[in-house]
Amino acid sequence: MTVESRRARMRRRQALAAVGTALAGFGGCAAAGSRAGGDDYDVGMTAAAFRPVEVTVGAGDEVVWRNTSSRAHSVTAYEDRIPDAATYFASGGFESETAARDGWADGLSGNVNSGDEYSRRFEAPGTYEYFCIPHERAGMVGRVVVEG
Ligand SMILES: [Cu+2]
Repeated sequence: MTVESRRARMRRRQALAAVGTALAGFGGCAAAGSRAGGDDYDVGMTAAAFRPVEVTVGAGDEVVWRNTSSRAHSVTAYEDRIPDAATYFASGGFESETAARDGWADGLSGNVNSGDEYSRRFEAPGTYEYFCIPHERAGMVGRVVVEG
């Protein structure tokens, strides 16, 4: 990882900590503010939201998600809302959105357990939209913007 991208992640972590502090007033779920041990991640997960909703990275950067809640979540790309040049991504390693949805329905395959992480390196510039399968209807969606 380059120094520059590490700085970017540091800035994002600081922003995340601020969000976590703000969320603490909303009922104290295990949001991004409470992080025992390592905290080297970019996107946290609250009960039904990715925090922050959007991250911007450089081409070649890795984005790390961590389930900072006690609920089960997935990180699942919308197949038709990623750049044409990009390969599909989803926790569980599925190669299509349909496969990811089916895998979840079949037994929570692709689940990122509480405290666990999912990471993915982004190469193709553009906007990537993704969601959490069990909380999609609750609005648990996010966006990764990859700058060229
Ligand atoms: Cu979720």
